Amino acid sequence: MDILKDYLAKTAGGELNREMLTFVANIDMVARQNPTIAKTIVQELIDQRSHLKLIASENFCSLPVQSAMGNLLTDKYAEGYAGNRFYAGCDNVDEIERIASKEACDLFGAQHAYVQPHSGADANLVAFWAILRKHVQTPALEKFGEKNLLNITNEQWDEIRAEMGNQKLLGMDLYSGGHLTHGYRHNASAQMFDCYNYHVDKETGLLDYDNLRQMLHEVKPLIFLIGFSAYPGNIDYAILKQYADEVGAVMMVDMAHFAGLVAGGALSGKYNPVAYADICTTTTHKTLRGPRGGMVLCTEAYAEYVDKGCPHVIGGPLPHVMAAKAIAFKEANTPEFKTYAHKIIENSKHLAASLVEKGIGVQTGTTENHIVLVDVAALGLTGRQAENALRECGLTLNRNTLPFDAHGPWYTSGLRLGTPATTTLGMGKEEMAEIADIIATVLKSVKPSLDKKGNVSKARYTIDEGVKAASIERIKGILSKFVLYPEIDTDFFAKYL
Ligand code: DSN
Repeated sequence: MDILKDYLAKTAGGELNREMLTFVANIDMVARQNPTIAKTIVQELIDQRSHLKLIASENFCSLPVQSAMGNLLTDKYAEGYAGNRFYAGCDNVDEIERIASKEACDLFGAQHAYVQPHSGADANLVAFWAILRKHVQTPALEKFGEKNLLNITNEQWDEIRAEMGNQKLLGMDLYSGGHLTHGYRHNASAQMFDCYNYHVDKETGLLDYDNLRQMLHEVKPLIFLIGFSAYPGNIDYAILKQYADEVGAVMMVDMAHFAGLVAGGALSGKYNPVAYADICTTTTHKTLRGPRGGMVLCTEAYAEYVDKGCPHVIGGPLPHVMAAKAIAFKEANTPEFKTYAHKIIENSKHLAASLVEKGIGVQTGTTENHIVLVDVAALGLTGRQAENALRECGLTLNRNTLPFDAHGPWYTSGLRLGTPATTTLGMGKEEMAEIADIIATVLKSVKPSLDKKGNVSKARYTIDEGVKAASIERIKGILSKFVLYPEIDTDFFAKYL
């Protein structure tokens, strides 16, 4: 088996397809070492190509982003930050980190960017510790007349630790669309802080600003954390910053989900958190369409604390991923990306409206961002049943809790749909209507089964086989017009798989 040689022989004399050649060369190299791993890479492309991706937190990054990620840069340790490393030989990584940070600042209009976090959860930890150090540890050290933690006594250290561990964080409840890292009890954030949660309004499914203001005044948190992974509304950061200032809270926004919408100007003015927050955190792989990773943006006042992500929380940065971030930020700073960001919202609004038209319950009846929350409990299903049934029919999406969900986070009452990936593929209004029709048809044909004890199961179900077969064909039809990475011919690999 010589994949590269076979490809070169097959294409000799033809037009050069650089993307395919690069992909083949990479797969060839991996296959020589471990054919099974090579197979899974090709198979993942085939899978992602043959299922419609509606996972709101996923996307398809560009091939240049992928190439920047897959190389020798991974071999370099570069703890510290650009120009201040704990290792020798970091000149190139310094350059990469400086470029990525500058691209990020240019893109978001941020005062400072820290591009090292490996994920959104890491970025949140970096931000938490930066805030704690600036507002608790540094003043405590000053009180002891010291600058260096290593010079204080054990008793003084205990005092600082106790104070650091007793700070209040006010974040959005997981069931209302908040994230695990915003103070959910099963996450370290809930152990680091004295956590309080705000909820969406039961009637509207949206944030109640008066209630938020009241909670801020009652709790007086050190950190007022805004941001979500399942919320279909807009958030007015201008007014929330005023409320945060009234109680002296640090306003932190986790914009992991919607950073691409901010970058592309689809969320602007009062809806742009970077213009108001003290610190914003994000992932780089969702709507932003970059490599899997995280980032912190902040005002100058927090820069020196944020830059100490290592040693506080993370170890060595991933230079290859920082390189890919630099590529992605530049891609996002283009008119094409602006169009893309606006189109994501347009598509999700069409998707929501088409679902409602088909009699499927959508939280708030619409959406203002890339997320559509579907209520499947109204159809007698759990999110788990709906998620699995739709996957069988060719759609990949995830179940999600709805506000005040009676089924809990494992089974859930809802589905979370998102349009970043389908929009990247070029889909529009027509496809959204078709997708909504497929989803509605499938969901209406799914029935819960009985479990072994004769109770209605929350996991098992039956599906109409005719509906299933027809849906698979319809999804195939859509995807045949919007091919993922069309430069890459997966058929070529058939004989090696
Ligand atoms: N897992 C991400 C999401 O799907 O929203 C957030 O961590």
